[in-house]
Amino acid sequence: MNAPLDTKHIQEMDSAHFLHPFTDFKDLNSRGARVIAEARDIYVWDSDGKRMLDAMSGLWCVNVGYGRKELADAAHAQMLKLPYYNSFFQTTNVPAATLAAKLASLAPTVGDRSFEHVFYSSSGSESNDSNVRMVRRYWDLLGQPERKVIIGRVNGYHGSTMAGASLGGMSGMHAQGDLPIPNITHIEQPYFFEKGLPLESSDAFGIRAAGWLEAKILEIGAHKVAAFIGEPVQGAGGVIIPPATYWPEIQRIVDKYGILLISDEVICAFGRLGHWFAYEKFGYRPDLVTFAKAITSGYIPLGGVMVGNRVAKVLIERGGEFNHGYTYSGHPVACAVALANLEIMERENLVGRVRDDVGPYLAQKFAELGAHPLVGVAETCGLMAGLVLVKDKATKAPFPSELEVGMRCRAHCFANGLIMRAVGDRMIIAPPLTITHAQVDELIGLIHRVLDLTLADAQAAGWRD
Ligand code: PXG
Repeated sequence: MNAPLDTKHIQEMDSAHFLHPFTDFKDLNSRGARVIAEARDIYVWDSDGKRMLDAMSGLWCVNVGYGRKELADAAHAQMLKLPYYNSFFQTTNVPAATLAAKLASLAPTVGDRSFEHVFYSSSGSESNDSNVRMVRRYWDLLGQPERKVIIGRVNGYHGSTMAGASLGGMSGMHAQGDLPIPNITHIEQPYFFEKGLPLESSDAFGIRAAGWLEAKILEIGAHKVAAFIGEPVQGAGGVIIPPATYWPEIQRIVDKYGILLISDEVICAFGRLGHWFAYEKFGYRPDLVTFAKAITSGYIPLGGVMVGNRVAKVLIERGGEFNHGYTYSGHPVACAVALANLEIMERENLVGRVRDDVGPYLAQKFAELGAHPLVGVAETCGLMAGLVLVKDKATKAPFPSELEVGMRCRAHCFANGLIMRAVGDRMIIAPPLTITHAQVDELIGLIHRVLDLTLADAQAAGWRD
């Protein structure tokens, strides 16, 4: 870490001029933003030189860890050779074409679904806007323009553009800006801890939760439903891991009604769950797969959609010109960084490591946190994990939400050199895939400490025995 920076000066410029995403501006200005200055491996340093273990991989994206010179070198070399050119007007560039072929080779074929094509964007939100455009175009071209409705899920997250926020099921986002846009609706999420019935098994719950899709399709009329969109495991919603029965049943239902299936893998792809793409893990066959974030490990923005053969065939053979695209679709520097990033992942076997080694190790260690008196449930999937802070361990009764126990726990995390997210009272992590066993031990030790501190707070305030 270099010499500490002038934190106050940076905060003053920030407060005066930078409107941050998902932020209460006035509240932030009253305290000043935390300035992250440097990062290496799985750690970040703030401008005062304080080190923190980044158990969120930035924002679910730095899968190969910080400080990879190879990625900087790839960007540098590509910037000197061809920093930008568009891919409109019958033009391409070497990294964009090479990456498209590479992604097609990585996306597994499941049943009759294969992925030979990629549509590029620069983010997850844009990619989901592209999905809406492609889904609607697909049904128009097939002579079924009345198939317009896309069904998402409550507490799903699909981005922050008008279409992305509409597809997602975040009530706070819908409350601002007249969302969702027309022809997007939602079903409940498959969250067993909250929605499971007494004595119901998680497998039975998974079937019941998938059944909400069928009920919604019948309510709307199947001939009006275009697609269903879901995250394999909900990320921003709090690492909601569906029961094993859920996705196969969703697949059965979308097949029954001929509806397109969109797998939003902006968080779950590229090794996060121990597979290149997460639909393989859960055994379903999507038609469109959204990606972003870890394709470049977040070193530079890049997103896109893997377009399955069912949709691609119609768009290519019958479509004529598709009137949609972005200035940065197939950006050569972003694609060059993505190629270098995938090369690192392959060389270091990061995907296999999550599946066979560090994923199971984290699962074992994280499960031990389930014994803590404050924890109602602790669960992992690959290198995503979540635990719930509860008022009563025996009944799993929650704390009143106005106590903001999760936020208190998060404050202890920062104070103790740990970056962990709070989604309500669900504390979640998604560390870099490079995390070692010793670093998992360090992480679990830190979580233990912040749980103890949060419990002590709750006891002192009289909220807990
Ligand atoms: N889909 C999914 C599944 C995501 O997780 C997006 C789409 C949108 O991607 P862009 O690149 O447009 O941000 C995301 C993004 C959080 C949080 O609080 C999560 C995301 C973004 C911001 C905050 O966990 N995920």
